[in-house]
Amino acid sequence: MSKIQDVSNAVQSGKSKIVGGLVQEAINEGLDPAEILNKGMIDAMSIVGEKFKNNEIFVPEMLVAARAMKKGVEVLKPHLAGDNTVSVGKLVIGTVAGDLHDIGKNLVAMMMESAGFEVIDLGVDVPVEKFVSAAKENEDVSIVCVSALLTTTMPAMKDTVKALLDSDVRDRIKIMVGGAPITQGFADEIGAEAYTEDAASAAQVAKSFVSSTVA
Ligand code: B1M
Repeated sequence: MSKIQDVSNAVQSGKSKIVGGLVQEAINEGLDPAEILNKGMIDAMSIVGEKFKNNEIFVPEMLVAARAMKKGVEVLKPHLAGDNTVSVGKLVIGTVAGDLHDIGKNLVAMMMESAGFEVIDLGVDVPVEKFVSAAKENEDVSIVCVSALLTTTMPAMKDTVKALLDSDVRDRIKIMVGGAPITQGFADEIGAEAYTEDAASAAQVAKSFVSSTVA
């Protein structure tokens, strides 16, 4: 547990240079990679978020914590990845317009790749039209994943989902949404096929979509 605490402390204080090494040490000690991710890094970001909300830290500190987490995830990635040698399908993912948060979206992309999906990552601050054109231009895309981390960008998620629902790719795609402020109720309201709370369950749901298509 103490090595995980070390990872958490390093992420919280934005120590990018040492996070990777600490994660590697935790792996060498035989700790569960999912626990290193959840307890060492995701929980650390929640603490960072709380401190920001309480005005104990500010945007630059959030940014360095995010950078540190990314370094840790890089080391963890091969240990979380499954057998992705066979493609089970192709999907598009992005964070909605106006929103620059990408750690959660990157984790979803990583879990999707681990589950065997080919991932077209549109990045952050993705305009509505870009989601639609990516789905149109890639005829084998069967899932579009939309992430939002701010309450102020939830309307952009609604617009994105609406544009996808109104487009001529609608019949061949499933729309998945997620991100801290998103709820099942909001997903239902905007017409998304699936909401999941975390990256691992997003990959499970995506797999269920492609296996139900094949069946
Ligand atoms: Co910002 N930020 N931020 N931030 N930030 C939050 C989100 C906030 C909750 C902090 C707080 O006040 N407590 C708050 C939002 C409040 C709200 O909207 N109600 C906030 C704010 C206010 C802001 C700014 C407005 C601050 C400012 O400028 N005054 C600004 C906005 C910039 C913009 O986007 N336009 C801003 C900026 C930033 C940074 C750039 C500094 C940095 C992001 C860097 C980056 O991503 N590259 C940052 C960070 C780091 C955070 C916190 C601290 C951490 C976010 C994170 O990476 N969490 C965050 C506080 C918090 O989350 N508690 C906060 C870890 C990550 C793994 O979790 O992304 O939730 P998350 O992903 C989860 C699930 O949500 C889910 O899976 C992941 C776990 O497995 N998931 C999906 C995500 N997408 C999914 C998609 C799916 C399914 C599941 O299917 C498609």
